[in-house]
Amino acid sequence: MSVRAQLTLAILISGRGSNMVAIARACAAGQIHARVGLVIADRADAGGLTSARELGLETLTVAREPGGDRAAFEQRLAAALDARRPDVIALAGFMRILSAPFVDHYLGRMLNIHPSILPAHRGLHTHQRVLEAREAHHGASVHFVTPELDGGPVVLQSRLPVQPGDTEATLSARVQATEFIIYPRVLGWFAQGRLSWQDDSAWFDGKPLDHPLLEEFSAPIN
Ligand code: NHR
Ligand code: GAR
Repeated sequence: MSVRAQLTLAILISGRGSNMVAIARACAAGQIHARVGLVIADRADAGGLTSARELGLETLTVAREPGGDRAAFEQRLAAALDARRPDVIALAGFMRILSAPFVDHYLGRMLNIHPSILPAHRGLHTHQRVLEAREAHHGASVHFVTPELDGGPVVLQSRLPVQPGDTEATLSARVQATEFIIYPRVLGWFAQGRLSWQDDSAWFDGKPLDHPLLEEFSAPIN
């Protein structure tokens, strides 16, 4: 058995940070062979900062001042990240669009969880859009971050039925419960070396990943 060094993971959040907590717990449980080196929020009032501190994680706020420019914000963000030398960066409910130079600096080692079955419903308000379109299924996707918003190679997605009577609140809660399963799983693969980035694409188990992996959640899980 080959022995791999434990990776350092940085997590970027903007809100509640429930995905960050799921990832940190998976690290603590040994399901992801990584340690959370830093949790960064782009706003001081992100609830996830409190949860991260309660878990004993190092936290930092890199705020973007109203009217402040994106480039200066990203320079501060990159300086904070690079000081910890993270092997992998997880966007977890991070709500700021990142410019191409920033993304390219971390290409192949930055992942995001997006609440839709990509390529459907890139961008915001996905739960509302799925309900309005009366779609039968919804889910979440873990993808590598590229300059194209929500457009990078998808590694793993969850898929679950929309239930009659679902509201944005009930649907998003069920989708999020699947996020807490699929995001740690993908980070675990990355830390094991099963998932990697080569020649501008995602590789899984030694082969280019030419279509996303799919996990069906047919029965209600909460
Ligand atoms: N950046 C790049 N270059 N590529 C991706 O794939 C990214 C990204 C930054 C964030 C997360 C994403 C999501 O999962 C993400 C993926 C924010 C917005 C947005 O419109 C869209 C998508 C995502 C995150 N943000 C507004 C903005 O102007 C502000 C919204 C707000 O602050 O309330 O940054 O869906
Ligand atoms: C998650 O459901 C994530 O998929 C979504 O926001 C939630 C964050 O929750 N991400 C986006 O909408 C990105 N635009 P959390 O802060 O509790 O992890």
